[in-house]
Amino acid sequence: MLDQYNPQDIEQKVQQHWESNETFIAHEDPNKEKFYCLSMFPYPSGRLHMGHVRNYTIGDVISRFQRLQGKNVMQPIGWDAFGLPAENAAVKNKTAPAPWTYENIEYMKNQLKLLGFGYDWNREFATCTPEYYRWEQDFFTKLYEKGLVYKKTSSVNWCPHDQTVLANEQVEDGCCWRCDTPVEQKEIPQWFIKITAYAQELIDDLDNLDGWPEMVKTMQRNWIGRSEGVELSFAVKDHAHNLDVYTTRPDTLMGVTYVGIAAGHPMAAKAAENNPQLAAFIDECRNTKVAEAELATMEKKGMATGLTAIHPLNGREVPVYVANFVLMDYGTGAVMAVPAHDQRDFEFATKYGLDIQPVILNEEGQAPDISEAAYTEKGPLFNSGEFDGLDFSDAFDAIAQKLESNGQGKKTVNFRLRDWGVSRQRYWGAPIPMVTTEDGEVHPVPAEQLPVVLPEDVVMDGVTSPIKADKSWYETTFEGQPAIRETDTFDTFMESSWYYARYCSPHADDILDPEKANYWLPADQYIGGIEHACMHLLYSRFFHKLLRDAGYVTSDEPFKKLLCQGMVLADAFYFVNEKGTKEWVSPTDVQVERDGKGHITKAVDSQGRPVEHSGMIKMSKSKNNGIDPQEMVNKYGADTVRLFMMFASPADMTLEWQESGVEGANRFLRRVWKLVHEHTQQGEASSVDTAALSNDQKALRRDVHKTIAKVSDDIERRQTFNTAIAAIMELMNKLTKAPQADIQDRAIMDEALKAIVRMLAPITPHICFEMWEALGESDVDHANWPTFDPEALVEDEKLIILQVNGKLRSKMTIAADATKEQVEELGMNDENVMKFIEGKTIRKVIYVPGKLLNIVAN
Ligand code: ANZ
Repeated sequence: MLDQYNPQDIEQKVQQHWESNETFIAHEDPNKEKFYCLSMFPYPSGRLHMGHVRNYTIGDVISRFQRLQGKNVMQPIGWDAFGLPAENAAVKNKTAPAPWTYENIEYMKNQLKLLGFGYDWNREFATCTPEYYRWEQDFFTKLYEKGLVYKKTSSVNWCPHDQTVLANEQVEDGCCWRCDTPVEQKEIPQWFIKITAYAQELIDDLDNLDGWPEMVKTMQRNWIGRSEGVELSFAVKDHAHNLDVYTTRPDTLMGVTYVGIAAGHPMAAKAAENNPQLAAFIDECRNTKVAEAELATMEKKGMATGLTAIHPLNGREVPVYVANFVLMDYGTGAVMAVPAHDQRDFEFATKYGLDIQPVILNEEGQAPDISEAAYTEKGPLFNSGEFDGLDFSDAFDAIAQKLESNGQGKKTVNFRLRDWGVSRQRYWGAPIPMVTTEDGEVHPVPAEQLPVVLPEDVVMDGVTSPIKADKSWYETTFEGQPAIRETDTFDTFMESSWYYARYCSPHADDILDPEKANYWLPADQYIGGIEHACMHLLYSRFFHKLLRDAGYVTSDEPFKKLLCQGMVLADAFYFVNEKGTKEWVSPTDVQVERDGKGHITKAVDSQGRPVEHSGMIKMSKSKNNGIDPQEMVNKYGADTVRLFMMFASPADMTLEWQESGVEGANRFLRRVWKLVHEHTQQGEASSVDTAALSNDQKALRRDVHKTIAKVSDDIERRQTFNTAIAAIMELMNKLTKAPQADIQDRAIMDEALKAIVRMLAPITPHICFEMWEALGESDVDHANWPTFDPEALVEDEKLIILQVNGKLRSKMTIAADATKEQVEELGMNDENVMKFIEGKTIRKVIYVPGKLLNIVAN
């Protein structure tokens, strides 16, 4: 062992050792407990960013910890390789998406290796290869045969100038990002997978996910949005068809004063036939895309249809309006409006001068004040005839029952969740394996003709997908008949919803090998960003259930435990240029002065220009405050970067990037190195003889074993890696000061350092590999996690604080098993205590066992 810690040499050497010894190549072993640890795979954007490094460091620490616990660990990695950025980069760089993607993969793979992550590289795959997506295509056709896939028209963002579909991120302020033309909504046929068929199970099974953060489960529940309500019909005057509405507040039925229908509702189209004004309004509504979240805040607009609906219970005639806040694809596309008790209905009614009829009493049992806003609380009914006085749930049941017995309605459950639209009109994605014959029939591509390969050698014009322009690609045959291929590709969430399963048998000649998959699945730990709380994590759960129902896996859920890491923040600085716009300056180019509290008092850029500090914000390109992980690794070594990442904050909280903190982490590693070096220079140490220890030696050894107990619990159960590291640092401080006078001193030091090296090994694996060898051991990757000795934790003595009238007067050590009476007696006879109680009457003696004795005297 060299006396100087030189990360670059060590890291390269150890990484080579891992590679040639296949340390992280995993095999199924039924005799060993398995641990499948998965971090969300990266999009190959070009370079790793700190968010990746944090995610992957956490995953690697958990994997290595579990390996030291004796588990059979599998930690795979791969590439989420399809997607729009590759198309944009290809246009910009005048290449094709494929070579750009493959180059990025090579580069980033090397970066991952430099960080020392223990991946099983034999399982690596990129989702853009036919070897991967053919199984997705195959499974999709199976779902089609099962009736879980269908085609329907659905609206997309359409640029009329470029004649192309735009992804949401290509729409800027309602206009096309390329030509600034206002974007329209266009209805085109698209493919859907019936996730709604699993909505109830997706909600119910959340209750079994004990290892998931509550917040994520709540977000999924809200996203699925289960509601219980009543579907009921209004007859329409002089009209053959009834108008069905869905309500979660049937108790307010008697307060209905109009009916609102969506612009896309068939009855709206019918009414518009002889009403050009209404037709124009419907068009306008269709061309403005409304996100559900905006419904509450957007300006309410509508137009009367001229139709009159008849209230199912009291026969009252109410007008039917087309209203922009009614969605076509929720419930029935029509609402019974109760402006007194629903805010949207209220705003609309106020604007168009419609009746407002309250039917729910307020908390005081009085008619609520609805002069400014709707009264939306629940309460007893009034103005409701036979239902007056009933509370919400009784009224719900009574009204539902009445409607049901009249054949006018029934209780129903509704989900906000929509079926999963998987069609994208983009090139760089997996082709949807369907063809259409000349008779207009749609057919899945037969299994033996899969994969439908996406051509990679293409020229991008930036507007039209190359496969949509390539006749020789889309013209094909089906059973001898001429046919046209589907030229849309899959949403990239398709690939990421089942990659976790593919890792279990990445070379299987089917979507997966059930035996292997059932050995590894469910994944024991999944780590990734909270931004995936809904879509990705829900689609994966759905896919797992589809795989289960197709007979591939036996479990119900893909991920047992989920950890969502916090964002990485850094200081951001800017100055305002001549044009009056902010120019962001990289924090690495800024010199700062700080006050005693660490607050920035002055900041200048490399040219000496003063810059404004806008605080610690998420690292991003737009704020120019990203720190390049590679530069940090070059400067400090991977172990330092990893240690800082794990130490600077709890894994699920934001992490503030501070170079001073990185330096601190580096200094700590040097201190450990130095201590191991000094210790091993003294030659071999013997093992601890517990019978021969002095009280001080016992106390130090107790600290060692306490630390082992704490670190084990912090990492495994609490997943608070930062407190684990803090405990190790504290122990290091004590060890640095510990005397090395006799054999037992050295024995304890040896025991302590061997424990520290193994406890740090998951976090800083390279340096620990080297130190472990220096300590006379070999191969820390296959060592056993240290266990604490319960005997060492037993304290024979305790330090008691002695107070008189609440003031510290003295301290004493007592036997750990001393009784209250013994402690009192010893305390009263303490020299210093005696000075303060002399001549006084003892009023009270308070004893906090093992800690403190307070004597109250006057
Ligand atoms: C009458 C009513 C009175 C309502 C009241 C609410 C409060 P959730 O809980 O999200 O399922 N609604 C139904 N279909 C709609 C659609 N297609 N577009 C917009 N809004 C729609 O919401 C159900 C409530 O949302 C329903 O209950 C309906 O308004 C409205 F004091 O009916 B309610």
